[in-house]
Amino acid sequence: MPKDVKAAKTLRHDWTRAEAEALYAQPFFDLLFQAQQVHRAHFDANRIQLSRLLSIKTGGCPEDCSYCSQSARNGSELTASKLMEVERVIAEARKARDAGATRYCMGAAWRSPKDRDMAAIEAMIRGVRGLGMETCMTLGMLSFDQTLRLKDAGLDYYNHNVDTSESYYSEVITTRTFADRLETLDHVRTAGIKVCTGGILGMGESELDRVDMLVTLANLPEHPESVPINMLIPMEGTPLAKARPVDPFDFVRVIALARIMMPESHVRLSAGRTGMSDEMQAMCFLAGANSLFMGDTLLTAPNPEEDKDMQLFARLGLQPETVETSRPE
Ligand code: SAM
Ligand code: DTB
Ligand code: SF4
Repeated sequence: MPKDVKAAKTLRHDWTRAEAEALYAQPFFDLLFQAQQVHRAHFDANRIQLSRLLSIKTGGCPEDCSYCSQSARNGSELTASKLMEVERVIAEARKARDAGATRYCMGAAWRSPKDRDMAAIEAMIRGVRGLGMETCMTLGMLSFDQTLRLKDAGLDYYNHNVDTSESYYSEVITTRTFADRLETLDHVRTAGIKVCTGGILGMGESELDRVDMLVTLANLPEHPESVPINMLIPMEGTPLAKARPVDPFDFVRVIALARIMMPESHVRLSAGRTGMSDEMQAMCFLAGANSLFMGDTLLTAPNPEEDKDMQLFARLGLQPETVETSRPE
């Protein structure tokens, strides 16, 4: 095995900011080449993991995340809903499975789940798992006890984004801290649930903030299995509605850096694909992104239509990943 490929096989948790910055600042094509080498040493570069999102409880959230349409403190016109019924969630998941999704991600606009909601959440996890899909939930902060209940119900992944660097965090959210986020991630890891955590680009943060965010993720005791990189969708009524768009090449650089620093993680090209050309998305795949959300809606914002994605995959020769499942129904 060539030396550089062998080196790429070692997982590291001691990245310094200077090292990460130096990788990030390389000429664009050197960075992309390195990312592609690392990618190929760990993954089939022609496969992509497909997840589907569902908002099981929309809007009315007490947190003040300045990017989010679901915060009650932001001026978006979204009406708050109650927690969806378990049967409806399972019916939606079945449709997603039949359209090729292998993981079903359920999101709630909560600061943290109320104990009275836990039984319904557990029933959703059991029901979706019963369809032979992987399950993911994103419900806000968790106590350790709640985390154990989710694990017992069979939850595969928990999504909880750090969103940005530690030093920029309070510019975006004031109702909780970066340390709160890390605490929930620690509960999730300790309980034996797979970790999905990443962030958003385009909230006015610097390039160094983006690098710092990846250093935090890569230096967790274990790398997150899944790293969503979202391009901010500027939502009307939110403080970030008029934020300056990210340079697409800078976005690709962040994907490449995530791939190099966390070689075995799935890096997800998450929110913001409706604003990206096919060529831009292909460049993100080349940089090592190997997962995305399929289906026409994310939580509240639009996403490319399934047909459009399927056409793109066909043109690129990309095949959806499959999971080992026993499909009972
Ligand atoms: N309330 C839970 C929480 O905050 O953890 C779960 C749902 S929350 C909407 C999940 C993630 O979606 C956020 O952490 C953020 O990274 C992402 N997100 C929300 N609004 C977004 C937007 N307008 N553009 C891009 N990403 C967004
Ligand atoms: C993640 O990183 N992105 C997803 C998921 N995790 C929960 C959410 C994107 C939300 C985009 C804005 C919306 O739909 O409201
Ligand atoms: Fe609430 Fe999550 Fe939106 Fe923040 S990102 S306002 S916690 S739904």
